[in-house]
Amino acid sequence: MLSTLRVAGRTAVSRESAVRNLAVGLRASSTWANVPQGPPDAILGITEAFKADPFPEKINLGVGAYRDDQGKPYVLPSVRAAEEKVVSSKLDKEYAGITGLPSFTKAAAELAYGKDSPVIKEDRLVITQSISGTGALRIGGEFLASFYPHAKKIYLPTPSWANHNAVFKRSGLEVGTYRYYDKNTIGLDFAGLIEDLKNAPNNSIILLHACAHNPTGVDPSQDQWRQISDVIKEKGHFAFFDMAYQGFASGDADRDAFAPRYFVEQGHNIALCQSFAKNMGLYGERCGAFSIVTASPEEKKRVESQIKILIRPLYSNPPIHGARIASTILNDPALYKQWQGEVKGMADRIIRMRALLRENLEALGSKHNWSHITSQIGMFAYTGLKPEQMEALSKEHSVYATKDGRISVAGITSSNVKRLAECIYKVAG
Ligand code: CBA
Repeated sequence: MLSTLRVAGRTAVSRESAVRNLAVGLRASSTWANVPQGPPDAILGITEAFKADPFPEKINLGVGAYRDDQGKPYVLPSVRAAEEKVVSSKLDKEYAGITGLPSFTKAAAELAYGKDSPVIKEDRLVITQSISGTGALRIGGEFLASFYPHAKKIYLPTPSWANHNAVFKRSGLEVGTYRYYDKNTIGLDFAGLIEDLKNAPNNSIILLHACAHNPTGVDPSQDQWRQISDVIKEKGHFAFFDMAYQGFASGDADRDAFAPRYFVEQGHNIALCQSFAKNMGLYGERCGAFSIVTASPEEKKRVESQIKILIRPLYSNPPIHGARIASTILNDPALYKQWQGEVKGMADRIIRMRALLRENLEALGSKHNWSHITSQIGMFAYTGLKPEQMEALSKEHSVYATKDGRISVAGITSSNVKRLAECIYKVAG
């Protein structure tokens, strides 16, 4: 009896393991058997870790997404009003053209370059709607990889937004770097930057953050921008601007566009990427623009034709809803004024949170100098905290941010700033 059971048991076990072996065998021979597990995204992966943490007082300072003082996502009242206008107009849902909504791209160009910009008046600007700032960078990267006659390499500041490298590599460009941030002074390494721009081969492509440099929050002064423009001109380099934060640096969209406008004034035929994710809070609407200044209306036509040919097989044409909202705001004087006030409100809250964080750290008796927290601008503070301290912040205190020590100040509120300062004090002293 016992032996029959044992035999039956063995039969069951061996059948089970045969099935398991078959499954393993099938898996091993599956088409995707050799796809390796990739790492989580350096920035967006943090949101996933934050969401999985059950601790009620957890803080997310990872992704650069604005929060109100209650820590809640903020839909700008001007955006709500514009959206109501769009919805009540009962527009159709037809495809936009390949380069998007003309009312949007015209207004986006004016916002970036200024209403009276000669490049708009002289019909020399190619502009296309894009899948937010990332999509704009990708269009620009691919266009340069195909048509820039002098080089196939783009130089990024060290450090730069974590995704720049991947975007440009996938576009078919090689990626190089130039010095930007000096960790000893916690400021701009201006001498290093100028030296590297001078040493790069003539006619190199140089990526510049137009304002609110991500991740450092350190921008060149206007005078330094003038010197950068001179060197870029001397060397025949090509200036490729990423302007993901127009309005967020100073609260004033015109002021924040100083660098690209100055370069254009100086005769640089720049490329420029715009995002309406941050300054209009249209994150998930994926609304942006890519533009490039050409030498003449005739050249504009040729460049535009190639931009269309490039976009068509990528995503055919862009989404319309976010662009309709942005266009309504930018083209309605009352809503535009309201929006300007709201951008300033967001920038001011960030500036207040910087001051509060610094005050709290100083009140705790921290031995570090935290003055950079208030001198840096934009959404991020580059704290100088080391990767192991950032790890301790997330593992021991449920405070989430990128390993490089960047914190999104937009995630700080009057209610969590004290606890945040205490946690930083515990890990850094
Ligand atoms: N350029 C820079 C310099 C950026 O910081 C970002 C956003 C983008 C792209 C382009 P979008 O495609 O959404 O318009 O922005 N960077 C982030 O705020 C975040 O949105 C950040 O946390 O660094 C991201 O996607 O990583």
